[in-house]
Amino acid sequence: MDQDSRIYVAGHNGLVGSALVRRLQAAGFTNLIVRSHGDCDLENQGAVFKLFLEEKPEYVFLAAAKVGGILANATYPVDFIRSNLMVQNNVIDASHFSGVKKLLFLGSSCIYPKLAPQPIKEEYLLTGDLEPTNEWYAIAKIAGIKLCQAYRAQHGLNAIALMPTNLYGPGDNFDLASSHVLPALLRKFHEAKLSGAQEVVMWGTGTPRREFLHVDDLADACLHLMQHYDAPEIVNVGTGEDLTIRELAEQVKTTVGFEGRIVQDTTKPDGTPRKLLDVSRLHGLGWRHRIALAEGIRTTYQWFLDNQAVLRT
Ligand code: GFB
Repeated sequence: MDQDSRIYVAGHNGLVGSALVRRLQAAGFTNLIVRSHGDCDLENQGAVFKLFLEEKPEYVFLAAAKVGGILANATYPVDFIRSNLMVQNNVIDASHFSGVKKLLFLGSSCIYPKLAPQPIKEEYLLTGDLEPTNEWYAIAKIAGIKLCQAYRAQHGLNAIALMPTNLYGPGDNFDLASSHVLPALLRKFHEAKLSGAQEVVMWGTGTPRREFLHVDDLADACLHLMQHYDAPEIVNVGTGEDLTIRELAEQVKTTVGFEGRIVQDTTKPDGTPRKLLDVSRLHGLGWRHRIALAEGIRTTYQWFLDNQAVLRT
């Protein structure tokens, strides 16, 4: 990519898209194309093709997606499968028909089988049953990977697909009904500290293990692979380290400075027991994460405190 290449970031208001815009701007890319949902509904094929015809992007980061935590995934299955299929089909099709030079598609670590051997290698895709709480989202993302690979095989589209682990960071969703665990815990401990509550509720048993990657690290990995990776095989993007939800809750509690108890709500699902990514392919491509979890929790909490007015809650 040249500094003045036309680069479209689809989903630039989201957690990942906004991090991508920050990273690309910091690297000196001057010709970024973005559209808010009101200006271009990515579920509308006509609107997407019009955008591509008008703006003629050369590089596309497809970070637009319907995302959410374990409860939102299980509650809104239609939204998670249908919206993601429509958005990714439109953007990938338009990328092909308008002749983009390269497309980067983002999947998720939840595409892998629920009981995949750990750490999860890329080749474990489609070797077993999915985790039921997020199979709708996972099926859409798997279809996106396959569409990228199909366009490459049939039409030579240079499309690559990355599988990020659980993400967090500035711009995250802090709405307790739809968020992921890390922003939910930050908010719950913070509000409990302010109100003087004695306890904070942690969903599930606390025993599932999760891997967390700061979204600024993901954006850096996307830029690196956009510039240095051109192959059909998917690439995991994570830290290669995980911890239990209970351990995460203890870390967030300490960072926030809450002094009460953590109690379990086992009416809420645990989800998959573990999904630690094998990141050897990523390391072999010359990229490693930089932001340690403790530092990332601290800076995300600071961001949460500094941005109360614009929080998604
Ligand atoms: O982050 P999370 O919602 O998604 O939940 P997944 C991770 C774990 O944290 C689960 C527990 O075991 C939850 O029960 N947890 C504890 C909580 N307290 C809370 C809380 O207050 N809020 C939330 N949300 N969880 C998602 C998938 O799975 O991961 C998506 O549903 C996507 O499709 C995403 O792949 C990365 O890690 O279980």
